[in-house]
This record gives sequence, structure tokens and C-alpha cells, in this order.
Amino acid sequence: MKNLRRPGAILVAISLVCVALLFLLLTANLFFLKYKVTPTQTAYIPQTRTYFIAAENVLWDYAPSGKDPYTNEALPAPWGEQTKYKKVRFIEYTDDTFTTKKIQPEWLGILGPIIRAVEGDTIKVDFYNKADKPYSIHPHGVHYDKDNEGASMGSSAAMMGADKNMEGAGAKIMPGEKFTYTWFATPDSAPQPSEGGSKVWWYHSHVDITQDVYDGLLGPIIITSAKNARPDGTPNDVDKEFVTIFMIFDESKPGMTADQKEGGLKHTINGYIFDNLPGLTMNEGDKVRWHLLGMGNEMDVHTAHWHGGVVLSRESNTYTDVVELLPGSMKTVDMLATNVGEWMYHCHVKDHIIAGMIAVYKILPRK
Ligand SMILES: [Cu+2]
Repeated sequence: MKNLRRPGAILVAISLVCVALLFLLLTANLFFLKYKVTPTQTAYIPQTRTYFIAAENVLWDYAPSGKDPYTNEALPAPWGEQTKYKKVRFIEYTDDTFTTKKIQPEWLGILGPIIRAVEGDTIKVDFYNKADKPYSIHPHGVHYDKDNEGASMGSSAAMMGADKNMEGAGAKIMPGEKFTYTWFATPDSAPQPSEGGSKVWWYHSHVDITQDVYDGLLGPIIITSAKNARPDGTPNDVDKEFVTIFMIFDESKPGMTADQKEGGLKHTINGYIFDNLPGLTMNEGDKVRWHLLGMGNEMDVHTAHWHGGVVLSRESNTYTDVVELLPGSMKTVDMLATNVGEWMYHCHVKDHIIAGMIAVYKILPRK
């Protein structure tokens, strides 16, 4: 009988030890939840940010004032002879009915809306092609799968007999159709600790990659690091952010004279020439982050130059007042705005200055 009772006692003892261990585990967990998680409650909680963006035909004016508003001089020939052209733009709406447009800062110019996200976020873009050609949205810097790459291989790849399975569902959105892109802002999308609290990436249409960006379909993505994120996704280490793109839009057509072709080369900052870019205004003492983008062809070798101030380039680990841009470039630098006044902001390439790649930014006195 003794031999039969012993295994039962051992089983009871094992059960008691298990219950005790379970109790300890539970209380330790509660302790962790109470004392370990509480201090990090202010940490950024990743979320899904949804944008409603349409591609639309527009009439774009490279110089709406009809003159150089800074010098008050007439627009020089041949670049000032025609300033209005049919373009296509990415336009943001408030919801999926695509009826109410969101107001974007005037300085964004021809660029599409800022697609902003924080490290860890999911980005959803409801895209509605309201234009009359197939278009897409292809992002740089964020994580996506093939269906959300937004890139067609184009006719040249098709001619080479490329596998059409290489194109995902979002590669080519036909006129009148919609597609929802899903992208992820990973730690690799965010600035590194040695960089500032936010950085810039491109997005653009990628159906006919040689033409879509010239049509006008391009815009910025800004990713903020989780440790620097305000609830609205903006970075807490600066007061203001601007995005400027240096690009020569080619409006020339076959059969034009050489002079007409030159006049069709619009040397723009955010789609404006000869000081027509509005709204680059800041206050004395502001910490200002400039996100710089370059796009275009081999003639798009640009050197963005600020008068009246310097910028901190973390890439070069120094202060400078000239930043080099090539087609496809994405750079972020910071300025402490101290020098009150109106200052030139232009490309430093000689031919580009003459053709009007020049704007003005203003530092207003502190009230
Ligand atoms: Cu230039």
C-alpha cells in the first residue's frame, strides 16, 4: 500500500510546485506591466496613416505673377514667352469620395502632397487615376511587396520579352480606376540617430518612367524617427520643414526651333521660375529643416544655394550653403534662421540661373 501511495504524493507535490510557479509568473508579469511599461507610455505607438490622392489634369503656370516679382522685371525670352502648360498633378483629398481637396502649403508648388509617416507606421494610399493616361504611385525608401511597388516595366522590357509576372497589381492604374497601395515605414526608412528627426524620400508615377515625372506626377515622403515624433507625425526637433525640388521640366516638342526648344526648358524650383515660388517664410530663431530633391535628365545637375544663412549637412558632417543634387537625389539639411531679411535661394549652375532657377526665402523678425 505504501508503494502505491507514494506516486500520488509526488504528483500532488509536483502540482503544488506548478501552481506556485504559475502564481509567481503571473505576479511578475503584473509587476512588469505596472512598473516597466508605465515609463514608456509616452513612446510612439505605430499607426496606419491613410492618404487619398488623385492624379488629375491641370493647367500649370510656371510664373503666375507674369514677371519676376522680386526684381519686378519682365520674364526674359525665351523662357518667359509661354508659362502655362497642361500638366498632371497628384492632388490630395479628405476622404475616399474624392470630393473635397485638402489645402496644401503654397510652397509645395507642383509637388504632390507630403506623405508623412513615423517609423513603425503603415502607410495606405488610396489612389484614384482621374487623368487620361495610365499612372501609378511608386515610393522610395519604404517597404512594399510586388503588388504595392507601383512600377510598370514599361514598353522596353515588354519588347525584350520580360515576364509580365514581374508587374504587380498596382503597376499600372488605368484612367478612371482606383488602387490602394500599402507601404511600411521600417527602421530603415527612418533617419539614423546621427541624422535629424526626419528625412525625405521620393514618390512618383512609374508607368512611363521617362515621361510621368515630366507630366508632373511627383512628390515627397517624409519619415520621422519614432523617438522624435509628435502625434501628428511631424518631427519635434525642428519648428518648420520645407521641401524643394530642383528640376528642368522639358516642354519642348519635335519640330520646334532651337530657341523655342530652349524656351520649353523650364528651370524650376517646385515648378516655378524667376522668383515665382511663394511661401518660403520663417521666423527669426526658427529651426528649419530643408528637404531637397532632384529629378530629371543629365542636364539636371543642380547646386542648391542659400544666401543669408548656412545649413548643417549631417551627411558631410559640416556647415555649408551649397548642396549638390543629381536626378533622383534626396537630401535633408537643417538651418537656424537668424539673419532677418529676404534672401535668394537658387541653383548655382550658370545656365540655370540665367534660365530662372531662382527663388526667395524670408526670415521675419521675432515679434
Ligand atoms: Cu541647376
